[in-house]
Amino acid sequence: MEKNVTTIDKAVKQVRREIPQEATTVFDRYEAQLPLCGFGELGLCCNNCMQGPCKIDPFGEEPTKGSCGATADTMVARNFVRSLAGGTSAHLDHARHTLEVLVKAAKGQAPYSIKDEGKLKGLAGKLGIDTSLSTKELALKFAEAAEKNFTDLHGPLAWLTLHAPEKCQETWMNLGVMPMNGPLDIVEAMHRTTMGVDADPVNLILGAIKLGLVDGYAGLQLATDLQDILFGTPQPVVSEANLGVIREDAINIVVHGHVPLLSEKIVEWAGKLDDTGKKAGAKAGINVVGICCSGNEVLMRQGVPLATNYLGQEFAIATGAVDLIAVDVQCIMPSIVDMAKCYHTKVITTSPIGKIPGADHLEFSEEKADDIARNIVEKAIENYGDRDPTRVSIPQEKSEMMGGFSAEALISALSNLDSKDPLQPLIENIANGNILGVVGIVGCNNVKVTQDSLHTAIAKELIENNVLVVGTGCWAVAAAKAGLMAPVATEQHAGNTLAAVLSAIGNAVGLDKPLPPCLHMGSCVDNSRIHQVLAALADKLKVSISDLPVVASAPEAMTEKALAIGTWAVSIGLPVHLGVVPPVLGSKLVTELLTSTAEDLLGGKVVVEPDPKKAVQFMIDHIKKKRQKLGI
Ligand code: MSK
Repeated sequence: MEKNVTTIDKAVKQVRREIPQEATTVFDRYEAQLPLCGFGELGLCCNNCMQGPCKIDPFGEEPTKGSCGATADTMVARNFVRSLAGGTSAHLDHARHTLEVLVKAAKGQAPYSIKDEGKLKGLAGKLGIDTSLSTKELALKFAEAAEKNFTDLHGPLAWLTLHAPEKCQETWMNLGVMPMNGPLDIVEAMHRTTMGVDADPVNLILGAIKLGLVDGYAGLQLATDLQDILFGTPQPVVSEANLGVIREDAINIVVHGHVPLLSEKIVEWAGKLDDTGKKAGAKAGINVVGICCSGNEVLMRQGVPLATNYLGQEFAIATGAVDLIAVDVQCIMPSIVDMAKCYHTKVITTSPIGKIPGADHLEFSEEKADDIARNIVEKAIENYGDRDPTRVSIPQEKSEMMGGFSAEALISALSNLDSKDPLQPLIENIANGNILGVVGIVGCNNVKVTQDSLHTAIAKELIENNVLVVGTGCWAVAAAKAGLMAPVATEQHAGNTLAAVLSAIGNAVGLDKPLPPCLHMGSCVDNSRIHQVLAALADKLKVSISDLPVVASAPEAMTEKALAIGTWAVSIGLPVHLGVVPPVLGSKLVTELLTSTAEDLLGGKVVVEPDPKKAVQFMIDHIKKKRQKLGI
């Protein structure tokens, strides 16, 4: 029986029909939650001390204040800051862990190497470090400089001064929102939002902007830089996406989460033990596939296929053919353990801060990364023997795709058109209107939105209108599943002039087909790559990022991390479209600050529009307005 429509993904729909009675999915559990708490949805519930939870009547009736006197504006702003502190801490911890691994790799204490010496040298040079040092010495000096993001008591934040456009830095300085160091700024945010401290909604929202900057530079940008140095900067790769990448004739291992330190090793060991897998009876050996951003990371660097995005995770297990799922941190539903119990699937948690009752725990440590990865792959091989072939039902759906479009890869592709000035062809094609503008679509699935529906509708309409679409995260997985990251999608969906540019680049790099109209730029932390391209364009044109014909969109945003990334994007001057209403509507003042005043202060603002047609209209209008201002 067809259950209520909750996804446009045919593979998820098919698996959902076959799920055993005893299992629930995210869609069922969401329905059981309805109606949601109205106070919470509006941001009008305060739990910051034990006198509550206090709540405020959204219609202006009593109670209009919490017991301590906090108003709706204070509550909403405080809750917003706390959400951002959560999201920012996730990205910061991701970067911190990766930094620790770089140090241990350089000291020979962990089995990792430095794969992109060029990137290490380039960044070290910008930091004023002597680049004639040996690679290991250079890595240690570089790590010392990066550590300042976590330790400097006076700021400004090290990676912000390294990567942010100067004009932005001036604006932030004038607003008094320059961060000092990541952990300290998060401590400050938690302190100011604790009972009886900051009650001024404007001051609180300025605090949120500070956190957005920490997130963008000390979280996302630093994590990307370190991962590229350790694992290599992505270059275009060909792969496939959707549940059809799970193979009946292979031992299937899913990597899921965000930090690629272990998943990179799992991919390596799956290759080394492939023959053992074949000997165990799996004709096609070992097949590693990815979910969420651990998936995006190993796709970008190694071409590992993408199984699904956030809302599809339980359904991957319900194909009955996943022998093991190894998870690290973030966006992992605890319910995967319940779903796994209905099948033979082994769930392995690997982070000391990311355990799930009922899962096996194999704690990752960088020193023992090889042993742990090997152990995980061996467990998958062993567990393959317990698979019940009669319960296997893998949808056929999968789409060809290209990924790996780092800023460096894009610039290298463009250098085939102009080796001296690679950005120039891009600028010319924007100026002559072949490319109307650029939209970065990012972010999650959200069970409140039919899975992937906004992601794909918005992307399709934009490319039809000659807007180049780039993006990351679960949007990227959605676009890949929908076939929008295959070269053939350029012929099928892109407007004529955009298609001509993508074909010219494709030919220039010897692909003999166009680049796809939607470019996969990586995981959530790789939103830094989009910033890198925009900052370079703004710098070359001597304008601010806010002057460019560019929009950001998170149509199905869900996590606190998405709010932090969105706030960063607003802070660098981008309009940020959200297809889901964030919990701020309980305060007219906070809503106005985010959707209007922010534009005067920073150049960017939040635009909430759940209707994809209207959202695209807003984006195109904004792009045209910016083009006009630039005189193009
Ligand atoms: S995984 S943060 S649901 S994009 Fe990065 Fe997807 Fe959002 Fe997690």
